[in-house]
Amino acid sequence: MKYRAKGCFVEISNLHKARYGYQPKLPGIFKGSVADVLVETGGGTRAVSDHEEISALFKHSYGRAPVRFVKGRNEKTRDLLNVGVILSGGQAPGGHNVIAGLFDGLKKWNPASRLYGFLGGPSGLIKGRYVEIDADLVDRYRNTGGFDIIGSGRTKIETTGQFDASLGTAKKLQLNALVIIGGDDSNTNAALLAEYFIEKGCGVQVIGCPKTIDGDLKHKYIEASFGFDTAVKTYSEIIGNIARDANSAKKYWHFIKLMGRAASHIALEAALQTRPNICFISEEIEAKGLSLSQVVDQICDAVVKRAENNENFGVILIPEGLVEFIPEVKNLISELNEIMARYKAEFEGIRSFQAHSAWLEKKLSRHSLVLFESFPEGIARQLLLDRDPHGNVQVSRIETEKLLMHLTEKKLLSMKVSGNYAGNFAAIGHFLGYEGRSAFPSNFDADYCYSLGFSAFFLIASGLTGYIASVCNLCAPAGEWLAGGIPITMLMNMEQRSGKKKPVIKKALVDLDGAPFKAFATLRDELALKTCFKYPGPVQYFGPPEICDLTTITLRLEHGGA
Ligand code: FBP
Repeated sequence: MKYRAKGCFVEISNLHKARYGYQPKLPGIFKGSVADVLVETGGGTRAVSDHEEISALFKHSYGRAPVRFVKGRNEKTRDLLNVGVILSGGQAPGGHNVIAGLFDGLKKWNPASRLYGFLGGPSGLIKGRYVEIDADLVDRYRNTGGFDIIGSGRTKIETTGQFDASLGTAKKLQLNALVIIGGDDSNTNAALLAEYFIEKGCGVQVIGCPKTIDGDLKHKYIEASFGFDTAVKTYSEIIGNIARDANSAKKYWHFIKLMGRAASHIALEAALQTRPNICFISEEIEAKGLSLSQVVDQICDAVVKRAENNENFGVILIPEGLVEFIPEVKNLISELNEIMARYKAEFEGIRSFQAHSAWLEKKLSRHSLVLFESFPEGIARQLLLDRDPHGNVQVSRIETEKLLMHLTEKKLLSMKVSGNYAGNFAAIGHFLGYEGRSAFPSNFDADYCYSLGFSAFFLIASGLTGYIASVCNLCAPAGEWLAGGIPITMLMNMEQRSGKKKPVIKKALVDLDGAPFKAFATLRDELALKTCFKYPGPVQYFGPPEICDLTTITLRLEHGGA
């Protein structure tokens, strides 16, 4: 089977073809006619914290109530709707199904409704670059991974010019609503745009959808961000394979860095799935105030003890955000962020790494300078790479696994010299990130995303703005899922970004009192010494539900399951 894309024919695989035939499962409320869905409203809401600052910044959209869809006759005339959609930030499996759900909902409402996809993320809206998404286009992307239907991007909408240009595009296309599919930063964009459009009285509604493989856009009403399920299962398959290889050859320690810019949800879930010897949880490192050398000590301890049993191999999972949670490195990074934002032009004018280092001597605090100079040059260079448009350091580009390999090797060498270690240490580094972000969505993500697309449509049809789609009760069969939406401001607090205090969605980090972390904590002493690897195998798309429809262990434990 072939389809035409950008002037060439693309041959598709048998699985790809088979996935077109998959019919995503929907919550019961969405199964009948679109005229049989009403919205039920709860009580007023508050921001996570900084209530006064957030309410002052979102004068028109702050404090609204959560909503839930319930059965009932909707007497509204089903006028045609023009809706725009943006895929924003990092790819996450299932994004195409959000668009498919939104498209199908819109067409069921009124077949003359139109869906426009903005190209390359929020910049497509600003620059007025779009395609109309018709049945032919959407059908080619159902149940497939990636964001290639319209592309994605990380542009932050923040200047008056960008807001005005967005409004210009919305007016030109006579949009009734805009759906932004993204993570915390992108949904912050959605809340800001919603407020701006209300202020301008243009009537364009803005709805967000919770996406991110990182799993840190989480709340009572947002039980999971989409893409986490598929991505972490994809990584777990690879980790299981590496672990089995390690247990066969018995000669390498594998240091595996896993995506997850801040929160360690991915590493924690992968640890529960595969049982490595060590898995660092950044949130715990920060809570205990562990230094870089204490982290390395933990690794050396396991290496030495396993060597005493002749097990000169193992697997270590490292969340990519770890460096930002080790107090002294966090301090260094925040000083660098501050300096790079404040002296932007000067910093960008310096051409070589050596000149940057010399320049930083006068700007960094003594402690941070000593630490910066102690890093291997490659790592120090990576710490100076561009921040993303939201002011975040790009941790996916910092080779933390190599840093830990280097420091472990150094320490073990000195232990060998002093007679405290007699094993053989050979380490191999891996980074699992992009491999999982565009995988074919698991059945869970395919169903969840399609349901989120439907919820986004019903939020629009209910006349709401500044809301994020919510689908809950996710451990039950899809027919029992509960759909609705919550105001985005309910997820917000004020944070320091690019040198300024800004309203942003608060990231949901790993809860050290939560069931998933506790489940891991009870296992880890044994895992460090013994070889207890589990091999989860690949995501299964066709077969019995207990293999194909299983949620993540994290979600099950958070819902009181085992
Ligand atoms: P989102 O928060 O936009 O979903 O992206 C998350 C993520 O996949 C992180 O895990 C990773 O650090 C980052 O994106 C990588 O960004 P980029 O794709 O720009 O390299």
